[in-house]
Amino acid sequence: MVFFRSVSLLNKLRSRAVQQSNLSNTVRWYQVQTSASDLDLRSQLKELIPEQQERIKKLKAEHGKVQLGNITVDMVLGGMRGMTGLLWETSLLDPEEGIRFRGLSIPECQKLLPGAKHGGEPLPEGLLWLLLTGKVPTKEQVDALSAELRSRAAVPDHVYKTIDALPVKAHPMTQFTTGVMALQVQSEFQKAYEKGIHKTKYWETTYEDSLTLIAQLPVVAAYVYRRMYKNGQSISTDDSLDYGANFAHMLGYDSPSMQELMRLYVTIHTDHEGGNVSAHTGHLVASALSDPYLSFAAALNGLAGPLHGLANQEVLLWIKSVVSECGENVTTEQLKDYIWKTLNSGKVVPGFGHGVLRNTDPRYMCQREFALKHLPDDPLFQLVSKLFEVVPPILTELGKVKNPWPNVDAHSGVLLNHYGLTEARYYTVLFGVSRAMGICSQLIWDRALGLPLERPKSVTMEWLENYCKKSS
Ligand code: NMX
Ligand code: MLT
Repeated sequence: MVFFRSVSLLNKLRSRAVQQSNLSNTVRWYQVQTSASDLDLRSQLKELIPEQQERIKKLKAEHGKVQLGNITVDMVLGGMRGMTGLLWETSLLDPEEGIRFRGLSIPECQKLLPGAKHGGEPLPEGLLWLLLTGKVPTKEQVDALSAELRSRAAVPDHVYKTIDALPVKAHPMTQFTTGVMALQVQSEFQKAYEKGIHKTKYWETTYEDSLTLIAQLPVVAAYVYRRMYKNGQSISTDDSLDYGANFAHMLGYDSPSMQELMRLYVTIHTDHEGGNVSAHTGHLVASALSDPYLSFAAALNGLAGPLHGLANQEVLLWIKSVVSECGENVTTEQLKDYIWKTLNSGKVVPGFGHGVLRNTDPRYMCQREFALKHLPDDPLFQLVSKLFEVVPPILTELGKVKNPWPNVDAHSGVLLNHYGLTEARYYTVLFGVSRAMGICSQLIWDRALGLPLERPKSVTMEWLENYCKKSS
């Protein structure tokens, strides 16, 4: 017993808190792992779980009755906007500043997380480590996780056959989600549950399923892409490459710039706190003890909606429709007319607005910086820059749009298009591959913390009318 306590103490000492100044002009604390001796993510988690279990127990016992706000009729009728109702450990969204992954902003992640080269974009595996543990990993730990993901990447043959049963022109998200459902037959959680595993062990097989799912998603996604757009000529994984570069490689893109783009792309799309449609759906479905494959497939179906992840497809198609109607050198006046035409025909301007953000999305800004560095003269990037100036005043003029600024989807398509990945209908699949890291990380913690079945109360309009009459 004494021995185990000392081991745990030593491990704690190995990860130290570091004060980093001059990050976004703030001073904040973050945890780094200073020793490379423990390269195993699962054992890191095993060590962290008991203290987090204690923490949630204490929070419940000491503050369970503290009120977090009032629920108004507007909130019930307005898609629960502004209603705090979910626990989500891996990231937190500030309406003005944007997302922080375990406390770190995107520029901070770009500085602190290991890259493939010095000063390069972060490796998504590093962000996965951060999401799961709350600690910035060493390069050795990231490399070990890359290797572990590669070792789990072999997709069973029946998955390809299942996808092949769909028409080749079926939407890529339909093919991708079908592939994820076919992967589900591997679920270790489901097998363990059928055998009657104790609930304290749920997180372990959830971890196994999650890592395997994350490892296999790029392979399934690339298969769908090559099936649809490259005559079915799929490309095998390259075991010398990291997660993002390997994904780009399997899609058929090997340039160093595209590898960097894919690392950045996968990193920034992973997580956006818990209330967005895909994360919330995954969390809800998982709360019924559905395994990670089932939960993530459900999340993908939410991501496939045009107000959520499908917006990245819609943006590039919309930009291309501007170009086909007005040409690449569209004037500001022509652009304004086109935007009004879109709005007057009862459609949204894709890529602008947000349910929580009230400022330009930092995920948009880091993609803009990438474009300024790598493709400043790209005509579609220049059009995106023009939209950044022209759209917000028009949306503001509408008088009802709460956030006129661009979101993540306003930018991603032109970057991919620049490197030859021009098939806009495919773009949401890329978003989906990344989002698995956020959803699965939280799902492992859901199991570790023993979070319960999610089941909010609903009411009818009649109930609301009567309630309001009584309280007025
Ligand atoms: N273009 C036109 N109208 C808009 C836009 C926009 N970009 N954004 C909001 N509105 C409208 C919205 O449709 C609503 O109109 P109505 O009252 O007639 O129904 C009104 O403004 C108020 O909506 P908000 O409260 O500002 O936004 P809400 O939280 O309801 O919705 C979005 C957020 C993201 C769904 C909305 O801004 C939108 O439809 N944007 C375009 C689609 C998009 O880019 N989605 C991607 C979001 C990011 N992601 O990856 O998920
Ligand atoms: C996301 O990344 O999930 C989107 O920005 C939508 C959201 O946060 O509601």
